[in-house]
Amino acid sequence: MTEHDAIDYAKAIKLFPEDAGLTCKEIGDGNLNYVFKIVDLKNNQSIIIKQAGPVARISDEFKLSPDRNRIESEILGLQYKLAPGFVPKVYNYDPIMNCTVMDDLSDHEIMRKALIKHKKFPLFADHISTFLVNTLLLTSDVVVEHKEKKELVKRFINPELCEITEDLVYTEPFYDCPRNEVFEGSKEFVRKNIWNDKKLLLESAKLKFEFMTNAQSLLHGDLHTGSIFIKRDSTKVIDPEFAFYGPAGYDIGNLIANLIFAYANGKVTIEEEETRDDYLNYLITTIKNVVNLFTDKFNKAWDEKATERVASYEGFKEYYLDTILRDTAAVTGLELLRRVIGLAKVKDLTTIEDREARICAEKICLTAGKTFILNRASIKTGADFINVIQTAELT
Ligand code: SR1
Ligand code: MG
Repeated sequence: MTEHDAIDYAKAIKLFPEDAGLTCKEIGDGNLNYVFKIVDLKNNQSIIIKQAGPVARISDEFKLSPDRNRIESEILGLQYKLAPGFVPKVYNYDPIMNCTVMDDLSDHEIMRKALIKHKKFPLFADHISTFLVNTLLLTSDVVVEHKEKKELVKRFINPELCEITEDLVYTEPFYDCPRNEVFEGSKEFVRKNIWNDKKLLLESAKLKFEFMTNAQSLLHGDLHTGSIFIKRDSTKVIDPEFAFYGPAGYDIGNLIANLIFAYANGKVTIEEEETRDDYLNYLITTIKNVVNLFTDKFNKAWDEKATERVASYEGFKEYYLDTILRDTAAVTGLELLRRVIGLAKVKDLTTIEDREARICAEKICLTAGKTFILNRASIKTGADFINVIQTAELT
């Protein structure tokens, strides 16, 4: 749709009064879709219409079924029930136009943009850990009746978007793929420490197969800080079009890696020492709290909500949570590597203007990323995660 079409569409679905004074602006800045903000100038009421086209916005090399818009609208509906208050409300899904109408969250900011401005959100770890536990544990076989869960697996099968992740996260960053975009100052480091490390390649292969075969929980599938709208007292998760049944640690690891990008940015761009220390401490505390609060809330929710008989066997909960934390560490590492090496970048790194500062930030991410993957079996607590970051800073 053009902006003009989007106004006609908003009138046709009758979400505004007949005499509304509608305006529209296309505000999407993601890699895949078009996002129209419609405002009624008479009363400032607004909505968002998100439309999926047959190719990715970033490049028509990616041919994608617009069915991703159905997946997004359905999972938003499900998450709205599982994690109330943490996702926008959906008003309409249209399978012909491949668009979803939802709440406008313009009173919030995209978290990545806010973090690049070095803003702090003290409630975030509490909010997001609830979202993670509710959406991941409550969609798993631990809680959902198994035939019902298999229906969900079917409903959220998402082969094309999973293929993007399989390629961009699990495959291309591990060799000199023509589609990669490595910053020239980091290329030698990548060649020596990533592409030439056979042990790391083997671990990446194991993890790729785990991603493709472990239908554990209904994931958001792309939970980076660009998929989160935030303000001081509110966190809203958007953009779940990569949703599918996969390893629960994928969402948690994705999120933690993106907090580490913010950390690397703050470390090399904030000049004043006290301001820098304060901001980095905030991020360290947030990362630590995300892991520890996830663990606490997961244990509590398991005790209250598990329906599967064997879930109560002694030691099983601990074993299960251990595998999620191991996968979390691994995905933290994979996301750290792929955003430095691969095609899809993060502004936390690309907006660092000073060459040496960017190389320094990228090296922290690459060094930590590798450690998270190789040592994933022993990274379990918030303190373990922080230890990897702080050790990477020193090398
Ligand atoms: C072609 S899509 C590139 C990236 O953008 C999305 O947000 C996902 O992170 C994907 O890997
Ligand atoms: Mg997205």
